[in-house]
Amino acid sequence: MGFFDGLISSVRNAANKWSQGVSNLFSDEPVTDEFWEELEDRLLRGDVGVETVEALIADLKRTAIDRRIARSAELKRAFAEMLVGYLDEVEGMGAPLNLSASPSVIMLVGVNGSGKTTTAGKLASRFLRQGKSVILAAADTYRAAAIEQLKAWGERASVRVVAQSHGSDSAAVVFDAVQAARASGTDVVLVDTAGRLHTKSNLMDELAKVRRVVARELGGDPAESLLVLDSVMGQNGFTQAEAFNRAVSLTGVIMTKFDNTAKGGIALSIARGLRLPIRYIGFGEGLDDIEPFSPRDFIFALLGMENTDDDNE
Ligand SMILES: Nc1nc2c(ncn2[C@@H]2O[C@H](COP(=O)(O)OP(=O)(O)OP(=O)(O)O)[C@@H](O)[C@H]2O)c(=O)[nH]1
Ligand SMILES: [Mg+2]
Repeated sequence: MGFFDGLISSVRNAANKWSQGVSNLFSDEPVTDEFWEELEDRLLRGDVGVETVEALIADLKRTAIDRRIARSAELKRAFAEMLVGYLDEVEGMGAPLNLSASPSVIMLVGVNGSGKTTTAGKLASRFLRQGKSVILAAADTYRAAAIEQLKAWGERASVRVVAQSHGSDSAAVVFDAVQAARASGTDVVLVDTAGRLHTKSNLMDELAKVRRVVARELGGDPAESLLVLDSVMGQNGFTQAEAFNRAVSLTGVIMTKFDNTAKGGIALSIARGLRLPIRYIGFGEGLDDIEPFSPRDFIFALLGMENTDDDNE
């Protein structure tokens, strides 16, 4: 269970749309040129990304020849295993967040509305349940209602929020939060940063500055710099990830809004294209709507397949 309790219906929801696109293509029909063309087309529409699609098709064709596969249905499990393999190849894929430092500072970054504040609340609640003490740092001093929004999440999760006034320097807020964590022996500082367009270099520079201030104060890098990525973004998510990675050296990605997307393929594109590990997946607006990312469970759910060894789907 675990990964699936709340998530399965969300991934399956995305899977249904994917299924119509990709999964249903595997049938009792022979493997023809048309099958390959159609698979390529549907994967591209599912936001898997051109290079990944090309590699996938080439790998799968080889498997079809090696195993003398006649019907495309016989390729489906190999296809699923290949996708899992592509994700597992990336170091840290699905790994728990690094909470070894004290305090462990976790920066959440991303474009406007991707789900950073919500994710901060969800993670705070999770860490608390794992017996960790947590401080939320209201580093979004830019948007008027942002501080109140984080405070509401703090209340919901029963976690302290360190904030200054609207318009103050966000690096100073993080500095404060780290000091407060040290003074109180708090394990984790979750930093909710302001949403910003990845194409605005001044805003990206500001984010890099926040990170530098944290690093100077800690005497080393923050424990994690995570991109909070709206899965609905599809391929645009890839461009965002690239830009944020340049600015703050990401240690991973949290995919949100999986309950709303038909674009599960973006996970593959990010993994293979950027070698960035996906760490968590969010699938709703509630406190508990987040789970650690599991490549195998994710792919099998996405393809609407049972994740068991004796399954011959
Ligand atoms: N359905 C769904 N909605 C989500 C999820 N995560 C966040 N949201 C919603 O998305 C909207 C934006 O979420 P926020 O957490 O405020 O996003 P943000 O990145 O902090 O936004 P800015 O601070 O403005 O950049 C809110 O309405 C959230 O309830 C999710 O996993 N699923
Ligand atoms: Mg926010």
